[in-house]
Formats: sequence, C-alpha cells, structure tokens
Amino acid sequence: MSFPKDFTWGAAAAAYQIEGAWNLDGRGPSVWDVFSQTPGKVFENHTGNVACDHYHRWREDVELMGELGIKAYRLSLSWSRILPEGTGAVKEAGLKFYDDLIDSLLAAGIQPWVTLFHWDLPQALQGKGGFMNPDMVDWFGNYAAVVAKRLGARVNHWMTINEPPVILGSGYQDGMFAPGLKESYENCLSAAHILLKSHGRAVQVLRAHCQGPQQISIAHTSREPIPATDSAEDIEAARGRYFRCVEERMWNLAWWADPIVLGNYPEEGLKNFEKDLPTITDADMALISEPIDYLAYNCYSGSKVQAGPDGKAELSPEGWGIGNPRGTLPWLNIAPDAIYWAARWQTERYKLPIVFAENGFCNTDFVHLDGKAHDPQRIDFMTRYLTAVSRAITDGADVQGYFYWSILDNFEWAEGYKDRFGLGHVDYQTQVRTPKDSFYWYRDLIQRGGTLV
Ligand code: GBH
Repeated sequence: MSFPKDFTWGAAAAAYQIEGAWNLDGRGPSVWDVFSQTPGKVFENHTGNVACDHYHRWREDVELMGELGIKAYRLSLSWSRILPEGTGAVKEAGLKFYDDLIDSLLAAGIQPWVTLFHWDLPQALQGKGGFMNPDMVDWFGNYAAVVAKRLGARVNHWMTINEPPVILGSGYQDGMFAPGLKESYENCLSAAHILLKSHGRAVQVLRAHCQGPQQISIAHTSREPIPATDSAEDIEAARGRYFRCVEERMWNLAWWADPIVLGNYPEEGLKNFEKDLPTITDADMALISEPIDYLAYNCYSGSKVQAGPDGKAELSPEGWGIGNPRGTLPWLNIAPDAIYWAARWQTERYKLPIVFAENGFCNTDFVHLDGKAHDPQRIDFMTRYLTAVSRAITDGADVQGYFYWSILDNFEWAEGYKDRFGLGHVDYQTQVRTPKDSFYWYRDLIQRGGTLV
C-alpha cells in the first residue's frame, strides 16, 4: 500500500471519553454526566467521572502522541467546561485547559483537529429541549464564537459536530445514549433540521472569527452496505443502497450529507418522510449548505448486500456467517471493503476530499505477563483497512487523512470501559498507560510514510 506524501496520519479521542474531572474548575454537567450517573444506563454503571484522567495527565498523553509520531490529533471540546450553562458566562479555566493542550500539541509538531461537539451537550441546554429547541442554532453559534476567538489563530482544522445519526438516532429516537429520549420520527426530523442549521451557523461563525486559515467539516457516519460479491450488479445495488432514504431512522447518510454539500434534502426522503417533515425554507437550506472544505467520515464496519431480483439491494442471506472475525462490540464486523466503498461512493457523489476521522478496533486487550500489551488483531485490522484506503486512493478517491480511533482506551459510552479501542492501554485503577504493540506498529508505519514492510 502507498499514500500521498502529505497524508495526515492521526489519532482521535473525545472529551467526555477521556477527560474525567467532570465537576472540577466550574465545569457544568453535560447530558452524558446525567445519563451515566443514572443507574442502569451504562454497562456496570460506569461513568466518565474520571475516565483516563486526561484533564490532569494531558502532558504525559501529548508526550505519548509525540512518540507515536502522529501529524494530527483529533480532540473534542467539552462545551460545558467552557460554558457551564451552555450559554452566558464563560469559564476561563475551561478555555485555558484547551489553550495549554493546543500549545503543547503544536510544540510537539502535532496539528490539533478540533471537534466542537462530540455528544456532551450541557445539561442546562437539554433542559430547554436540546436539539428540539430552535434556539440551538444560536446557542451553538455563540459557543463556536467563544472558541474561535480564543483558539482560531492556532487551530486550522475543525469539525462542527460528531455523528448526527448517533446523537439523534441513539439519543433521541432509541434512547440508548444520552439524553435517553424516545421521540417520534416527526420530532427527530425536526431536531435533525435544527442540528443541520446549527452546523451551518457554526461554519459561518468559524469563518468569521478564526484568525488563521480554516478547513471545516462535520463528521458523518452511516451503515455501509458492502457488495457481497464483486459482480457489477451487487456493486450497483450496494451503491444505490448507500444513499437511499427509506427507513424511518436517523441512519440515512444522504439525509445528512446532501443538504450540506448539495444544498437539498434527497428527493426520496422528502417523499418517504413527507408526513413527518418540518417546515423547510430556502433560507434554512442556504444556511445548512454553507460551503465546507472536506468530508470527515467515521467508518468501522458494514453489512453485505446483494442485488435482488429487481436490482435493488437486499441483505445477503449468508450475512457474515458464523464466526466472522470481529471486535468485541457486536456491530464491529471486520469489513475493510466498507472503508473502500465509502471513499469511492462519497467521492463520486460529493466531489470533496475525504478524511477518515475515525476507524478502529475494540477488544479486551490487557497487559501480558511480559509487561507488554500484545494486540495482533488490531495490527491486522489496521493493515486490512489501510490497505483498502490505499486501494481507494489508487482508484480515484481523494482521501487526505486517517485518524485511528482511539489514541487511548476510554469510556465507550453505553459500554463503559468494557471495550478497548486504544493504541495505548489504560489501567483504570492506576491510570498507567502502556503502549500496545499496535502503537509501535503504527509509529513505524507513519515513519515509513505508510508502506508495509
Ligand atoms: C464512534 O461512533 C464515536 O464517534 C466514538 O465516540 C466511539 O467511541 C467510537 O465510534 C466507537 O464506538 O446500528 O448495529 O449497524 C461509532 C458509531 C456505531 C455508528 C455502530 C454505526 C452501527 C451499529 N457507530 N453503528 S448498527
């Protein structure tokens, strides 16, 4: 496999999953504090109260990143550390934390790629309805302005929001994630429209207030249909399925990406979801389609589909088969074709450069008797997926970067600390970090510019 010279090799994490210090220095509670502290919501009632204690150990963690040799680190900001109530008074301590972290990343030669919002909405704003409240557009814009003014001279890469389908699908529709709501599809579509407008407002605000050059995106995710065979029919069926809007769910990629990049909701969704649609104005669409600079995409797994008798996709009856290789989370089938086709099809439809903002593998890694954290499966996983990325580039996709999820084991949302995605193992009793074998493998790969030995 081979990669362009200036390819962005990175790793990622998110505030609530690593920082801990949930109530220090004036930080306000977020929806994830409330959710995880409610018994029964998270595996064995784990919380992010301490997590990886990154809030106190960030210097050590940046050192580790320096050793890894990544060119970029994708972090998210805790909105309620900066604005404890979501709006209003700004906490200097919160801004200062990110200030120092960013300075130290830059000093280590690592570009900070900042996500404004990775799911930890200030609880005070949830109390006012969260994404159900149209004022969210102003709240988010105001927060983006505070951040841009403080960090915008040094941060050049931005993502507004991480994975809208998870925020609304898992948070507002299924209730499995914070804030744990079970709203009607009509309410979810209305929240989705408000979310898209909030994104657009943040893009405007970042452009207006950042003093440096900006590359701005939003991190999407979806379910990848993967052609069950390489027959032209199966490929065509899967490609069609990828962008369809048929289910009353939040997982329709085109529903999120078309408005932003193409300036309109997909016709098929407008037809299928007609009875549940909010009012959509031209002004809304203009705001939502504020130009972005690249597509950020989180890609892990997918489902095999084949062409049915009418040429449309159907789930391949064989599925993945018993015993297919996978991570410890049930949805994480090892499916490198997912990342290949995501790159190909998004390039075709959206004609923007792509950055994989997350890709990773979870397991039950532990430190072995020899004191090392051996994780051959992760190395194999990364080899397979990066080979697929390289193949997509050869076949015409403009993939400019790859962020491994995650730099460290961390709080895996409703799964608590059960599933480990990190390049660095974290002992949650002692907070000792042990680089896994994959950490050294990735370090060497980056050093060689992405060629395998
Ligand atoms: C990312 O979400 C998050 O951004 C990150 O915070 C998290 O730690 C990481 O992944 C690992 O989970 O409905 O069965 O088809 C990934 C979200 C979860 C989206 C699985 C697609 C498909 C599940 N993905 N989901 S299924």
